[in-house]
Amino acid sequence: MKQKISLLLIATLFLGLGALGENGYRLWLRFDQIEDELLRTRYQQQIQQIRFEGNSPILSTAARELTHGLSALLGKELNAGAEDLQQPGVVVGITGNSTILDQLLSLEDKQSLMAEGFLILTRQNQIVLAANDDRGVLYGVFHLLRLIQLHESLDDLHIIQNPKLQRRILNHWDNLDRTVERGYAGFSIWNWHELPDFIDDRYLDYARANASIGINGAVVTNVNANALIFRSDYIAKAAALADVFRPYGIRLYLTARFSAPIELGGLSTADPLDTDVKRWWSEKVEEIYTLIPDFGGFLVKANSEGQPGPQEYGRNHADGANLLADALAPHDGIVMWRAFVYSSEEPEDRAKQAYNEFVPLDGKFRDNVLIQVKNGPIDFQPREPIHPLFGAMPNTPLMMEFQITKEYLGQGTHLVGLSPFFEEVLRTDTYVEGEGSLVANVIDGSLHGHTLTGIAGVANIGTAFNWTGHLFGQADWYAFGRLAWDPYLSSAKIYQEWIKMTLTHDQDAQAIIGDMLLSSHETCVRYMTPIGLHHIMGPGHHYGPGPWVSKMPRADWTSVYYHKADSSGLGFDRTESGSNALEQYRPNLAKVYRDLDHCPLEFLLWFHHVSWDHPLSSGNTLWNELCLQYDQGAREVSQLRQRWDQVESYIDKERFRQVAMHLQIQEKEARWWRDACISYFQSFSNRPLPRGLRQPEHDLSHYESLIFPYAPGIRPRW
Ligand code: BDP
Repeated sequence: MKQKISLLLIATLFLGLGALGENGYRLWLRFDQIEDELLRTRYQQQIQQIRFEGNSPILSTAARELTHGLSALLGKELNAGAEDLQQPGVVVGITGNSTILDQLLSLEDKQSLMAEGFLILTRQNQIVLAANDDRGVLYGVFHLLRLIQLHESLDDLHIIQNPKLQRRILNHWDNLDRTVERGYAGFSIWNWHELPDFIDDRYLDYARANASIGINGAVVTNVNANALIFRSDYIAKAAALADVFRPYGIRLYLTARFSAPIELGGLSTADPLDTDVKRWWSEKVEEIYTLIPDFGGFLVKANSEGQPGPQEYGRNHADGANLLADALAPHDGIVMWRAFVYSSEEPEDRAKQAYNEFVPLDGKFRDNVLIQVKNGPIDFQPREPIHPLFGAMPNTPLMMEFQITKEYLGQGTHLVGLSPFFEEVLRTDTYVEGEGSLVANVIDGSLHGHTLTGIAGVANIGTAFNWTGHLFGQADWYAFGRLAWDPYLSSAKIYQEWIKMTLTHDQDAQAIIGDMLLSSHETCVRYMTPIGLHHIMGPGHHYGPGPWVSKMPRADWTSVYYHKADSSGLGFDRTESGSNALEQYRPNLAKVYRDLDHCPLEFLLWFHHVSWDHPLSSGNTLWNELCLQYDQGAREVSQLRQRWDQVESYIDKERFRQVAMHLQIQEKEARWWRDACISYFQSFSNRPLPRGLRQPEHDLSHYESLIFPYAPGIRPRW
């Protein structure tokens, strides 16, 4: 009996330890002691003490992070209270508030700093870390820790960084019942039922992770908004979250349901020009600021996909946005009004709607309004050309909306590094003010002289142990934050950082994983929507292929509306002979896409209806190219899997195994996409597969018959 018990005990302990193994929770903030002894000793010599100047909640966070982080990495207990600067070390604080910093820094140093920026300079025997405000100090602290995590030299430091965008925000599409629209990493981390009394440690870890990459705002509720969030008890719950975020420099924002004055306030209208409506919003905003003094403002989806909005009262988006902007202005709050509009009448081309509705309103919005524009004109497709609104509203600040959660890119199970795609969008030339008018220049305000700037990413975070479900989803969160800080950074650099901090310092392994991340978006586009195809996924849940989808309540929810396959060819004609969406771009950009024979292959079927036998720039006919791309995409996933196998010895077994299992799913699903799409399009092309290509595994009817009633992330109907 005794023996039985001890065996049981050992087994339990073993299982327990297993469960405590690497589960990915620590993200890129691992801070394990540096193994390389030479390097560790060098850092220990350079940092023998820390002196922290000043006091505020954010500065206390910064001091705690720095002392904990350095002590852990260097394997040596440090505290933030060094008396003098006898020993080499780090001296940290806000300029103007510290005589020591004033002695160590020149006027020029100080003048190089802007809001939330920081500098890290070697001065005498000290590493000087300073900013003009406490957020800047916090970001500088995480940057210094990052340098050490990356094993970079601390000799002769001369780093000055200012964020290029002001509002760097995560958008959570989280519902109050904890489901997450388009969420693939479990439930919402916000436990509204238990708030404000129970504060989950995760809220703090969340804030900390965001601060470490410079994110300074979170919209915690879904854009398909619930007015209940404005009931007093829910405002108190939101305030409790804001209290946790504040010491990490993160502002809380909420989504505003336009009809809240009716649903919650009992008014008979939500007309933005109505006096009672105006009063209701002012009082509500007042109430919010009483509990959340640094409240960021509202994000609004109006007159889109059935959401209420000003158009119901014969008003326009500017009337709606300005109503809320006026209520928020006395408190320095802002409105982020979404341009993802999608009216009740079916358009001839959905890609044109936002531009048509918003361009006439340019200059009509209040100063505290940002228009939040998705990267492309349809809807976060695997690849889209840029949204034509970028640059087309010079008198209105526009912010970028990226989707970090992979609604259309393999959801929770595909390894698809998003950074290269974000980079592709940010670097696209709009030609609005001549050559070199990049999308990044539009959103950072430099092109048209705006000071209110921002970027939003739809979060991929949930209750999963490792936050993002797929371990590599962490890299997307990380990359979003880094690009929000500096939209001109390269994906290669961002991924090297993430891999080193999260997975391994081995150079060969880094090269392999970096390559996987950099190439995987292109791979995914190949096996899902090559050559400019779009919106051909399963209906509702958007999981898996569904090019055959044709019966939906609206034509522009179907796949056939977008690919227009027929016996003559494939693709949506958006040139002059078709919907002419092309004219929404500046002539120089339109020129790139206009000519069927010169349009870049990746956008060909976005802009053109092309006949099956048309020879493409690749040397293949359209039909052959389509099949070859699908086939190549599927084969590239097998290569991704093999490459991951090569790094096995450099990664802990828990995280290695998680990724390996996901890659197996991806391999299976990439084949599914390939086979289903080739079968379907073949029913129009009536041509054989190019020589040597494997036939689809099943008949088209098999693929069409697959249904997934419980696929995750579907919008709940309440
Ligand atoms: C679409 C999603 C839908 C969102 C919508 C939006 O399918 O769930 O509500 O975008 O951005 O991509 O509002």
